[in-house]
Amino acid sequence: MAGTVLVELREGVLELTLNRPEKLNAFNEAMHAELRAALERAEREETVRAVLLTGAGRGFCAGQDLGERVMGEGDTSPDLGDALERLYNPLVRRIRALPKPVVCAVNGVAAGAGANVALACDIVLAARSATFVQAFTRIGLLPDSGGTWLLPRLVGDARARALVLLAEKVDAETAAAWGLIWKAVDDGRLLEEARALAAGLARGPTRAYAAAKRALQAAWHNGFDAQLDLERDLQRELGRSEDYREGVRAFAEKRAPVFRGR
Ligand code: LHQ
Repeated sequence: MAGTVLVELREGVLELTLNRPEKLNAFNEAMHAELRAALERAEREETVRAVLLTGAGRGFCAGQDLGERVMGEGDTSPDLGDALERLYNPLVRRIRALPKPVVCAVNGVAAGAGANVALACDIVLAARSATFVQAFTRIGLLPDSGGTWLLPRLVGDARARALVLLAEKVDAETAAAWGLIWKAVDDGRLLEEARALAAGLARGPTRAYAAAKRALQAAWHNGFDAQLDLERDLQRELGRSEDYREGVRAFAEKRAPVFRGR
């Protein structure tokens, strides 16, 4: 049986394809487990130097599979907090904390937690026909998987509030114009562009990317002085890396650097 997440290592990029196309790649427990295992592998294996996340079929991800025991048994209310604690929160934490770049290629609709998992990635490309929808309030919920934290930071409070309260679809061009994502690309070129971008990152200075991700994440809660201190500490470490030495040497020799991620 094909997995709910297809995993392929190519050119240093661990390509993860959400694979429940008949459900627009909605999350069930199996998909969470397979995605977790793949991200753990990405973190562990030195040959993996970037991750590319995309979806099979016409959708990227429709969020939680609403058919999967999310109403509770019989008359009992479900504990949605438990699903977040066990599945969604660890997933978005893992993506944000992964010490390697995570590129997301949003190939179609990204709804609910599916949208917020995409937005948690480092660089988000979307097919021009793709849409983003904070579908939560349509079913009486609030955005989760980090949505209420990320949205105002990405697009500002006014747009975040409208996205959340109106739960309307936003097309990829608008998402890019608002700064919700990096860019919209022609449908037929999405995977090609995302692969080229991720492969380029996989050839890059992996430790510098990890440090940059860490500093950018910390910047949301640090004051200016604490952030300067953090930059100092991280730069000190990078100054001892092989990639820094190679970068400076290549610059002096007027050639392209060959980074090994060390
Ligand atoms: C689906 C789904 C889906 C199952 C489409 N489940 N089948 C966390 C913690 C615990 C619990 C609660 O939630 C969360 C976080 C969340 O993610 S809550 C938000 C959950 N997601 C949604 O509310 C989105 C529901 N889906 C939609 O609104 C639409 O399907 C979108 C806007 C994504 C796409 O619309 P269309 O392009 O018109 O496609 P469609 O609605 O016809 O869907 C195609 C098929 O996929 C259809 O099945 P069928 O057998 O009729 O062809 C849908 O039932 C199925 N599907 N989303 N989340």
